[in-house]
Amino acid sequence: MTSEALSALHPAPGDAAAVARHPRHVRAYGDTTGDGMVQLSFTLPIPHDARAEGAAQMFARKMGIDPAMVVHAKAMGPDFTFFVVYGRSSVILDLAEVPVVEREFPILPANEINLTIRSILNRRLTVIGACVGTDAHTVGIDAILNVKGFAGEKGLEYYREIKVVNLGAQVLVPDLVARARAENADAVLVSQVVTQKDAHLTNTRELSAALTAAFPHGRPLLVVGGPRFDPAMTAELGVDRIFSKGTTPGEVASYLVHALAGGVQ
Ligand code: B12
Repeated sequence: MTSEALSALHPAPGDAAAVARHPRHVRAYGDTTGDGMVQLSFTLPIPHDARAEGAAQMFARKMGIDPAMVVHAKAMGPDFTFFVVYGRSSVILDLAEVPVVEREFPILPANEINLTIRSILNRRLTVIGACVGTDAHTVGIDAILNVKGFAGEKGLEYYREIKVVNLGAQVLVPDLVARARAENADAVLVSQVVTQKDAHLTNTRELSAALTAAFPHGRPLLVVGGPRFDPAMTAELGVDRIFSKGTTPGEVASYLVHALAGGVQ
């Protein structure tokens, strides 16, 4: 947690305005501060009738929502019903207990990134990107790699000292590994957007194992990204860094030089 965030959680004693602005313990906000009101949506595998609405209410109550009001119910075909429930959650969060993965490197300007790569490698840094498995969602990896970039930042192709090989969608793990070897890649960047049946986790583990086996003297840096990854899962998935939603190309380029300079063991 940054020192700014910490001091927001622990305002100076007597600073009543700051305490009111940044309370340490919070409840959900619906109509009025601290009322605990939440809205959630879910689908149950039952036809839409009066019993289904009762079941949805009971389901929400068992999740700790009380009172629970079914404010919307709609049949999704003959055998399923979609619900929206509005109600009160008694959960109180202590913000001091929230785990946060802090960025462990500074964001550098493009010229500094180029200079660092040149001075450490004395050649261009080769990056291979792909969406692996059946995943065809290329917008995220393109946002990071393509020169047009994302959120006003240019992608890695813009950096003079980075060579980008973008393999696109639905790349098989063996093909990606073979290309990483052929290109003598410094970093492999993989996007996984589909999370059905934990496909993103399975594919990432498979890639990590295959890359490690193919590079017995040390594999390239392995970076994965996608909106539903948990950045805290690096060790579990056998990767060096995980980027989640809202990542910008500058963050990724800065991470790559940080790792290159020895920031990743
Ligand atoms: C566009 C889209 C599509 C397009 C994709 C076109 C393309 N060329 O990419 C098309 C129409 C093809 C499509 C198809 C499908 N889609 Co779709 N799609 C979307 C949608 C609407 C937007 C995704 C997107 O482009 N986001 C914008 C980018 C910029 O964001 P991002 O991917 O998160 O990337 C950022 C970060 O995550 C990060 N990042 C991402 N990757 C990487 C990689 C690295 C290395 C790094 C560092 C960072 C990084 O950086 C990026 C910039 O910040 C989402 C819903 C949504 N609103 O998110 C559904 C969604 C992803 N799709 C979904 C589904 C289910 C499908 C289909 C299965 C539908 C179907 N039944 O056919 C198919 C699957 C196709 C396949 N084989 O993969 C689901 C996935 C659900 C799940 N739990 O897995 C979603 C969430 C919709 C939903 N709510 O149900 N889809």
